[in-house]
Amino acid sequence: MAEDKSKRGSTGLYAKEGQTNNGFVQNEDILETDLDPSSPAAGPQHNSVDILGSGEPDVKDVRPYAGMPKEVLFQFSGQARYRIPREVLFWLTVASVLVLIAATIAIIAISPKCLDWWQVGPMYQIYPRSFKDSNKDGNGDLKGIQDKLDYITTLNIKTVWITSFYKSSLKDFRHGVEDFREIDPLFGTMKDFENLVAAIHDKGLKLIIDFIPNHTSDKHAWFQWSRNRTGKYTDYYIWHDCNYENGITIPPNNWLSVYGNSSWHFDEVRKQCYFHQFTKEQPDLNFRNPDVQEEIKEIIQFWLSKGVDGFSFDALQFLLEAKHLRDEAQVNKTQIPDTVTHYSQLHHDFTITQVGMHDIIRSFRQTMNQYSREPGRYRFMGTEAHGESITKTMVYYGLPFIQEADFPFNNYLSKLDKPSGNSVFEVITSWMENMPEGKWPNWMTGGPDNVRLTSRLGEKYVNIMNMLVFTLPGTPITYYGEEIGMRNILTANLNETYDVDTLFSKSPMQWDNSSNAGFSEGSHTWLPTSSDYHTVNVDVSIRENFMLTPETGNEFLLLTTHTHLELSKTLTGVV
Ligand SMILES: [Ca+2]
Ligand SMILES: [Ca+2]
Repeated sequence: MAEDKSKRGSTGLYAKEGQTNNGFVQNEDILETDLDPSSPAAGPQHNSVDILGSGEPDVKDVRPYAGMPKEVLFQFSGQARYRIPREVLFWLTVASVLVLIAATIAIIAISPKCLDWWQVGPMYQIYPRSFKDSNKDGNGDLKGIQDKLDYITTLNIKTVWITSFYKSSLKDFRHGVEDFREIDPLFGTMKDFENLVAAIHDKGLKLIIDFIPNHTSDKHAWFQWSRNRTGKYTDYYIWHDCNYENGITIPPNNWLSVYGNSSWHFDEVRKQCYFHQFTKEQPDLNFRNPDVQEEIKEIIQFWLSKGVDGFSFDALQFLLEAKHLRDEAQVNKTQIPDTVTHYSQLHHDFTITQVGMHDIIRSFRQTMNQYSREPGRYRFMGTEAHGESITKTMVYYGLPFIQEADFPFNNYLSKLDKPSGNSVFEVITSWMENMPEGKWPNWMTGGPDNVRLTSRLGEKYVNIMNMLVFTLPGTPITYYGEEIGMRNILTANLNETYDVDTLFSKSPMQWDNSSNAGFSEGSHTWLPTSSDYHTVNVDVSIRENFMLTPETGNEFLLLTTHTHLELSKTLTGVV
């Protein structure tokens, strides 16, 4: 007890210059040399402190306690037995934090990304004039598509892709656009479009639309202003001097249109030739003019503002042509130049995939990105560059640090005309091996310009091919009617002045075995319905419980969609 009291007296209270205090004394007389417990000189009294300020060292042990003056505490804190554990703990904490940060970064880096909406489910391409007629005029329309959204959801489709519906003279049914901001009256009104977008989104679906920026119709207001040299529109198209005598045009060079013959046409109003990659009713826009590029961006913004979830940009390889206008080389050098009229007879080194083209496409992407910032509102960009080599097609995926398309559409399977394992294998491996790392594949079974599956490969391969695209990694894309095995129609007897070669796979959707296959209640349809519609239609498929079972969901497609997702995860490391 006496020793305890003595200890309390030496540490709890002490006096300085005759005064007692509560210990909060600025004590300058601590014997620093006595504080080191490891000091041999300290011996058993190593914690002694002269706390009396008398010059007489107090040799009693002193231990740190709450309320001790900080100077005294500092003396203790410097002791190895306190300092070393403290430093060890400090560095352990720092190391733990660094390890945690590194682990977090590593987990984020190696974790598979979540799939976006354009990756998680199939796309369903609709040719709107042939899907469903809502007003008995024999032409499919936007309201018709809206009426059939339940069917589309039953198929477990996630994205509806509607091909061109812009105001058009319909020379080739989708390319001659007269106004990129108007719905062609054949398909309905802008209000119909807005209702369709809302209905699509209500059902949890997404909508992508076609856009072909390369050219307009010659009835477009821009062209009318351009041929009259009106203000900024003067250079909206590609004009060049040319000779025109007695109804014969001598073009500036030997360039050919995709449909054959010269790609230059003399305009009587402007007295110059304008360039057209396709028909003469489709003059090419001058994409070297910044005003034209700006117009196109504004059109993209217009439709994105309407709620469209993405675009399929078509015919992009034709955007730019060489400025020098040199002749393109003939495939057959010995052929007489005047007889070279077919597109395939020239090497198109100066009229497709010119330097700067991808820069323009990437600027489209940047415009779309402005609308992708809201969560869940990512805007999809697909590109169609049919006829390009696989290497050139892959460039549309962009570069490692420059974003371009989410994917170029892969129509190689929809051109396959031999149902052999080797040819299928070659098509698949060609895409997968050429695709840049980390990109997302896609597979199409058909399209408006392709021979239908049944007519191409035979009826028995339809379901196999449909299942194949669902089991491959990537986004499956199908074309209306392919899910029930519709076939090409014969269009030779059409009495209208259509390009019959473009119509064989665009016959009216076969819904049931009623008149006009349930496509239209009108007295006629714009194209004849396929003669097999009594046995090949959506109704039969549902009743046969093979393709469609509305009560239980579409077992076939649900199964394959599930398989598709699982395989996608496995093969691409994405979940
Ligand atoms: Ca109609
Ligand atoms: Ca062009």
